[in-house]
This record gives sequence, C-alpha cells and structure tokens, in this order.
Amino acid sequence: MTNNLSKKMNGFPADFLWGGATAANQVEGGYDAGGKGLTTADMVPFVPKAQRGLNFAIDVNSDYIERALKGEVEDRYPKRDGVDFYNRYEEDIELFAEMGFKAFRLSINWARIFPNGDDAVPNLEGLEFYDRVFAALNKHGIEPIVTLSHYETPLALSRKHNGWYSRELIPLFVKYAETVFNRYRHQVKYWITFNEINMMGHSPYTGGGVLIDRIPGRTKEQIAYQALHHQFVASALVTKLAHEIDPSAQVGCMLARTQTYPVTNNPDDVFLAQHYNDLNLFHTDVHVHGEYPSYMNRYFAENDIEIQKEIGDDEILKQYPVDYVSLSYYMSKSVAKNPENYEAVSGNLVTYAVKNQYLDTSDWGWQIDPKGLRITLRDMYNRYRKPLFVVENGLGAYDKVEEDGSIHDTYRIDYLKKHIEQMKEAVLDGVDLMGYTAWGPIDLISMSTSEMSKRYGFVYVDQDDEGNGTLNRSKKDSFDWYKRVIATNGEDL
Ligand code: BGP
Repeated sequence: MTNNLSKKMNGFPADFLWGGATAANQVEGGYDAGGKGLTTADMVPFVPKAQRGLNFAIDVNSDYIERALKGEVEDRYPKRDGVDFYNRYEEDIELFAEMGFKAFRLSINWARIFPNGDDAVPNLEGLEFYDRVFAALNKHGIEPIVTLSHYETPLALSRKHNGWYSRELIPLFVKYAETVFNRYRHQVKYWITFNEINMMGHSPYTGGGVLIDRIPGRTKEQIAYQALHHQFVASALVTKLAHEIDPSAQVGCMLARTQTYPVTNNPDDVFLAQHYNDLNLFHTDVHVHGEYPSYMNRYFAENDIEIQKEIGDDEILKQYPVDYVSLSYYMSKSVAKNPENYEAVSGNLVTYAVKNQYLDTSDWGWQIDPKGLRITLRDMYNRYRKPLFVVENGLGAYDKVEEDGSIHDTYRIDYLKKHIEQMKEAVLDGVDLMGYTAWGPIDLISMSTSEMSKRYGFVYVDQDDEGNGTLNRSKKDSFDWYKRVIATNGEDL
C-alpha cells in the first residue's frame, strides 16, 4: 500500500484541464445576429486612452443608454463586433485544438437565448449557435467550461427592472439556466454561475446591469450588496437545478481574486490588507460556506448597508453551495493606511492601491506577481477545502507584427511561464487544482477599455482599436510554446 504522503507528485495531475478562456461579449460579435437581443455590454462605448482616468470603470448611465438607443450619440461599440467568433468559431476552435487544449472556457450570452431576458420561449437560433460550438469542441475532445453570466445582462432587464438590483432577475436567470442545462447536459459538465461576481461592487452596471443613477439616496455600495444578494441566491438555486438535471454536473463560483499585501509591516497596514482580503473573499465565502461571514456584520453596520432578504434565502444559500471555486488572477495589490505617501496604481477591478516596489508592471500598469498566485491558491484552498480552478490569467500587452508576420511575444511567455511555475508549486503544496484556462487565447476586446490593442492571445487577430482590419488569425511565438506546455503537462516551460 503506497503511503500517499510519499507518493511524489512531479507536478500537475494527469487530467489537468489546460486551455483558454473567453467571454461571449468580448469575442463573438454578431450582437444582433440570430435573434440576439442587446446586452449591457453592447452599450459600452470605446473611450480613447487619453480620456480614461487611473481608476477607469466603464459605467454608462440610464440617460446615455436612452440617448444611444435613439441614435443620438456618435459612439463606437467594439464589443458588438468582438473578433467575429460568431462566424469563425470552427477555425478558432481548430487553432485551440492544435495547441492541444483539454478545455475551453466560454460564456453563453443570455440575450442569445432570451433576447429580452423574459421571453416566454427561448430563441432557437441562439440555442443552435451553441449547439454548433459545443459540437466543434466535442469533435476535438475539448471540455467546455461554461459561464452563465459574463457581464452580459440582457439590456431589456436593465431598462425594465434595473438589472440585478431587482429580485425579478432571480426567476428569470433560473429559467435561462434551466433551458441551457437541459439542452446541453450531454455536452457540458463544468458550469460557472457569475463571472467575477465581485465586479458588482466595482461596476454595478457591468456586474449586473444596475444603473445607480436610478436609485437616488443610496450609495453605490448599498446598491451593490443588495444586487449581489440576488445573484448569490440565484447562483445557489441554479446549482441545485444543475445537480437535479445532471447529477455529474460541477458548478463553480468565480472571483476576481486580488491578493492584497500591506505596503509595510506596520500593523495598521497589515490590518488594512486583511480587511481588503476579507472584502474580496467575502464573495467566495458566501458561495462556499453558504452564509454571510460574521466579519461582514460590523462592516455592513458601519457602512449603513442593510440587505433585504426574503424568507428562505438563508436556507437556499446554506443548502446549495458550489462544487468548486474558480478565480481570475492577474496581479496583486498593496494597501497603505496613508496612501498619500505612496504612488497610486490600478488594475483589474482595483480602484485603490499603492505601488509595490518589488514588482514589475504591465503596459497597463497592472502589478505582475507570479508568487502571489501560489500564495493565493494555498490561502484559498485552506479556506475552502474545495477544488480550485484558475479560469483567467494572462498578460494584456502591445504586440508588434514583424515584416514577415511573426510576433515575438516573449514577454507574454515569460509572464505565463512564471505563473504556471507558481501554480505547480501550489499543487506540490497540496492544493487541489482542476485546471488553468489562460485568459484570451485569441486576441479579443478588452473588458475594461474595449481596446483591441490590449492583446492577450496566443493567436493574433488583425483588427485595431477602431475596428479596422481583416480579422485574419495568425500564430504568435507563444502559440507553439503553450502547445509544448500542454503536451508535457506543464513540464516543458
Ligand atoms: C476580467 C474579466 C475578463 C477579462 C479580464 C481582463 O475582469 O473577467 O472578461 O477581460 O478581466 O481584463 P481587461 O480585458 O480589461 O484587460
């Protein structure tokens, strides 16, 4: 009988799910094709870099939406066209298969299935599009990892109910989930309910189609925690449903994990870092432990946050926790009791942070911290004792196309190599890690800035920030590198 402790793991498990991750609103395009309705993402205009502040959050307001719908604004909406995955999915999936993907994370666009969010019957053309995508993945033996909501709230639900601020969205979301669970139960085993559910606190419009200008007298935070509660209940209800429809289904939650450090060992800074880590991990605490953690009671009281719950909500949260915990990890952040003494930085969902003198930054100022990934995986695994899944990690960067068409993205290989090394260390530290789907395996539209020039892909797409280009795909140096990583199960980095 082998002693498990002595069974030396040389790295990733044999069934590790290597792949890439996308979001419908950032790759598909076809914003009005096949009967699809508008989503909140379709109303986010391109904002030139010079006009963005340090803590840029794409928040349109209700007045802008109504004017835009009347054609009274002259903006461009890059997410409406994406990179035309809607028509080119077969070619793209073949490229993913060529890299040896075991898994591919995508989101189903809710408004393809229910164009108005509350349609009596689902839109067959929308369902048939994902039939074709799943068939293409299946042909290549690639496991779909499907996000139900990745910043794609049907615009009609935002205009009618003010998005997830209304409890009305819970039954509508359950009906949408039931429709896709039933249709794709034989194609999809891994589901994720809400992408980066903590986006709600950063941008209620992006996270849940909530327009805070329609709720005078309440702070963004008060509004966000109420809308979040509705998403927590909806997530638990669809977890229950998934297990009823397919007992082998695995349902995960998803957090934009921002590992937070104190800028010094001054206990004031250390305490502040603990506070920010709690505010971030609060979301996965609710999804996994099925209850609001006690440390939030004081925070809610001190910030005048009162969440309206209904009878039965607490029981639903408790009874239907997630099966696994997925996360995005791009960077870490540092906080200081006296931030005025330090240089301010920003990043993915980071609106308040100070520079970490030990870390390099990306072209967009995100603090690159591979060791932070090992730290956070150990921390989260010990906190939850559930399998973890890194479903987003990657480097947004400017890429240069050489005369001969080659793209030497050594900086991207370096970033990914270092993060994969740290993931392997975490696995050797005992973390149960299901897989790794690098963000943006193909260049796509940036979530936060709607830029095309912020490239993440192993596959280059010929399109610029203004939407000009042939949309032709080509391989960067990182394409063959990642192919080797997967072929050697993370050994040849
Ligand atoms: C996360 C989103 C992804 C992706 C990523 C990179 O917040 O889940 O949709 O976009 O961030 O961010 P960006 O595209 O702004 O560089």
